[in-house]
Amino acid sequence: MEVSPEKQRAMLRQMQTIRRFEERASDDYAAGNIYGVVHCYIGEEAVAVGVCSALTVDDKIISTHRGHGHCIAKGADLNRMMAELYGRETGYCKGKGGSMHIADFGIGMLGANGIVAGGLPIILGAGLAAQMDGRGGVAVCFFGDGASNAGPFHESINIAAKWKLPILYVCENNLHAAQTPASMTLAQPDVAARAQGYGIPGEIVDGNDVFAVHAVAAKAVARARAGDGPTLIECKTYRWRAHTERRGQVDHRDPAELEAWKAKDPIAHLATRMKAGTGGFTDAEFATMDAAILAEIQAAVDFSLASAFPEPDDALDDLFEPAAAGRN
Ligand SMILES: Cc1ncc(C[n+]2csc(CCOP(=O)(O)OP(=O)(O)O)c2C)c(N)n1
Repeated sequence: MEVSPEKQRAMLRQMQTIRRFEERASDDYAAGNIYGVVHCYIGEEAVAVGVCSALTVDDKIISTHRGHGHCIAKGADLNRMMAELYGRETGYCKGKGGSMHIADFGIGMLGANGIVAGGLPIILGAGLAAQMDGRGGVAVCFFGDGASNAGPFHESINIAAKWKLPILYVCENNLHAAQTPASMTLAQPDVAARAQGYGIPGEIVDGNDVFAVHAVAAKAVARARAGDGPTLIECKTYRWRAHTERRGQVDHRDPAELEAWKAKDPIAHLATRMKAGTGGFTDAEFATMDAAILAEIQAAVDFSLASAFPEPDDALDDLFEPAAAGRN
């Protein structure tokens, strides 16, 4: 699939933004400025960007506990994201949700989700709504290899296949669920092979190659928009950091395995391909772009620091729908 030089630049910029945002978030978490838990996506950037670049702003996505990449790829506001991590009232959830609960309905980002496999039932509602709307919208569910062993995976895909819902199931197989290697839990190493059991296409793609992810996602989006139902896409990838940024977190993974995947850095891989291409991309342009991203992230931190913490008295606000008149 041909990706225009302009779109390649946009993809690279988003991937580098995800990386820089999370590098800063993990540093600030270690410094004690960020609260709750932060799960980094670094290493997996090509999946979120490859998929979301095949969507429109009206298409819906639902994320996981590792959601910063999905938010940024769908167009979320960095200030409001960072402020949410900083626990400030200007954050997406007014500082009360933290990293794992960022949502922005205005851009079709239905939410990150701290419950493993929690997005799989929810996506059915988004897919059904899109089908009933009849305007060709699609809904995308991101989840991990660990989530693919949970009941909601099977329940969701079964009904989506039966009802031909316009859904992309995107498994980010980073070979580990927290500390548990996928080799210990997947009876069949390829999650995509399970698609056969539901009579839908199952695609395996190099999750570190943004063009490859984009091509597979675009094909699945076209299928969904045409009314032909869901596709299960398995992106083989790897996370570079420990499962969470929590202090004292021990990483049980094989350091050689991590190094081998770092050599397949999705961002460096894309930049190298762009430099070899016809779009005139250079190291100097990369450096300029990176400096601009770092400035945006510093601005997001400054915005967060200038924002107030939520008032304790407001803790229960926004949790419940206000009672309608005449109802108790
Ligand atoms: C229902 C549920 N069970 C257990 C947990 C604890 N937990 C948090 S992340 C995680 C592993 C998830 O692995 P995977 O789905 O592969 O996603 P990844 O972290 O690899 O991106 C677990 C078990 C949880 N949050 N929710």
